[in-house]
Amino acid sequence: MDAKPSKPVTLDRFLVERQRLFPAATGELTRVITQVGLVAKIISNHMRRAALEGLRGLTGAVNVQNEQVKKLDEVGNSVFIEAFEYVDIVGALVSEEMEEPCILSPRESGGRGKYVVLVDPIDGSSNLDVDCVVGSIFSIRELEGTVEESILLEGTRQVAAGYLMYGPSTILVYTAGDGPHSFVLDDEIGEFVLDHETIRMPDNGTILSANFGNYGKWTKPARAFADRVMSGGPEGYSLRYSGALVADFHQILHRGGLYFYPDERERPEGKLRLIYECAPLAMVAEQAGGSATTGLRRVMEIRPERVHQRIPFAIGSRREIESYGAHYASGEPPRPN
Ligand code: AFP
Repeated sequence: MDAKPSKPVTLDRFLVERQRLFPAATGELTRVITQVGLVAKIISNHMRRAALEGLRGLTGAVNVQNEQVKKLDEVGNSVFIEAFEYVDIVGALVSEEMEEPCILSPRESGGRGKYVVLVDPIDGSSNLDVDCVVGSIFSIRELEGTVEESILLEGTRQVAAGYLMYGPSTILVYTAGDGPHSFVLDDEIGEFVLDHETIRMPDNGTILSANFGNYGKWTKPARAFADRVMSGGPEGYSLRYSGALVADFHQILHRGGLYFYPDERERPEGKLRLIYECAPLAMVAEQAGGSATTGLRRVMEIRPERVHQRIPFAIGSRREIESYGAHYASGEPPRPN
């Protein structure tokens, strides 16, 4: 059971103490995760003040995903760039909002860029103008060779990953291969403090999260799985779909269950982006004892072909993922129990 700390432990202290467990640690990864904490504080402040500062609505621009850019998408993206542009150990930033990586401290010109940070600055943008929960997703990889060579590698090559959630409280969840751990922002001291250490996802659960409005577009295996779980079996699923993957995943991380955004007949690649949405959350899920699949493949083993590549995606408790995968592997298997 994930441990609740007896006295407030700040993110900074937790990272430094954790670092001592890894003799080879240089403190550089700690520095990068600390900057992610700074990003969370700044974005959550913008979220709270969006209506007051005219930050709702569209910019009028369209991004590389062919989506209309929200003002807070742009703000979120700039906050990530500003947080890392002066941290010379980060060589580049890749973002859902930018066609090309933003080169920050290139080695070619003497930069010490050791890492590349990959982000979905605002996950759940469609929730922004109606003040529903949104998040940010991040992944940290070592810069080995060119930026492109470093990011088009399997999810197993991530050195750390996690997400930020801007809801009733502001939450930061990360894993650096020893987690995941969650922190809540204490506005009184302006610091993240430890909330749950070494979170374990239940092996099965009752949260079911998918956009059932797309049911008719889904391919047969996804519809077969949905038919099976919706036919009122012993699992007794509860449908929870917020429009923000981060919020739905956070619930499943603690309560168990399954989120899926499957392949559709007209969109076999699905909607969600591999390297800055799916792979980071897959790392968090696996660290917590859960799993993530396309239906046919373990997400962490997929080698990306393009920066903004999409994949069919399912993430959650081990038992639910096994059942979901079995519908893809061979049609109608027994229920998860
Ligand atoms: P946006 O960030 O573009 O709103 O997309 C959010 C998301 O990637 C994921 O967070 C949601 O679960 C999913 O897409 C919502 O997609 P639908 O609106 O098609 O259900």
